[in-house]
Amino acid sequence: MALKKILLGLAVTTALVAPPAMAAQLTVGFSQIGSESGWRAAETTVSKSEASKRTVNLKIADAQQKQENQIKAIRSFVAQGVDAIFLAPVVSTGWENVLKEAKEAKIPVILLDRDIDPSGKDLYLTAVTSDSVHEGEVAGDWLATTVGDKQCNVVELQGTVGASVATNRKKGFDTAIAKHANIKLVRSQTGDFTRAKGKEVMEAFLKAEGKKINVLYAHNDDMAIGAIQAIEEAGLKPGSDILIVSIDAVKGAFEAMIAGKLNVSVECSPLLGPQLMEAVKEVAAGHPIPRRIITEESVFPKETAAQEFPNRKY
Ligand code: GYE
Repeated sequence: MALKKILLGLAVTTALVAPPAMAAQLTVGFSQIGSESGWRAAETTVSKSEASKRTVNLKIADAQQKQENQIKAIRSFVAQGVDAIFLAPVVSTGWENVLKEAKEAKIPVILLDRDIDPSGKDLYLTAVTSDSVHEGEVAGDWLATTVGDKQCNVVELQGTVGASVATNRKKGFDTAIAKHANIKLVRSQTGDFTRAKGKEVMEAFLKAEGKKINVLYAHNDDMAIGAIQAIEEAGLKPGSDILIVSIDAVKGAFEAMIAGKLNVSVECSPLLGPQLMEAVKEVAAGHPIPRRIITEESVFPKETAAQEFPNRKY
């Protein structure tokens, strides 16, 4: 039985209470942002494998980082009458119309890894995300503790413009360093969460500020890894001449930390697949689910990297 019918309040048929082997297959449309980072690749892989372990037919549409493609994908999922839609919203605004269409079609929408603006809060069922303001704060607090009273100039590589995680990671970091007059943010620009853009923007920062830069704060590891290349090409030592703080804790960051080129990575888990699939099953069974499902995370300074590396799953 289609999930949307259950949400309409129709009686739950035996198919839904039957043992797993006989359970109805659910079809879920997943509007994925793209493949801009190692983090996102891991999120896609895990969602696929968790879906295939269960009776969930997951249809993934890659939007190549464009909101217009995501809107098209959602419309196509609505037209196909899928049971639920997963949406990783590239930016936080501009979703009202298309999400109203999904709501009118009684198709539940589950947000993952990024948020939309509060005006759209009645248009989705739940959001499975990290606390990205907190991630920024953890990065800022780590920096404040590490540099003590030393004067330092920070450059920041922001995530995609308009993405909730970019806004929040900036906000959290700014709040944490505001209490420390010795820490000054001298430049801040988007690197779109990619290695290539991270490198390019870091080159521009180095050209403008040169050796005045003491710290790089990158909203994700991929941009930090791109920037590391730029720093080395400028004849400086990433990790010592310029301290680097980033977010995600993907394997590439651990390799950079083990090589002494990255100082700390704040974890943001992409392993959302199990929680997403459980949420879909709960909704299908007619159970209420929380409005927000927050993932738990840690922080990994480079001193812990070699020991932790073998345990990393992404
Ligand atoms: O940190 C970054 C990715 O939305 C939480 O998007 C996600 C972020 C993640 O491209 O690497």
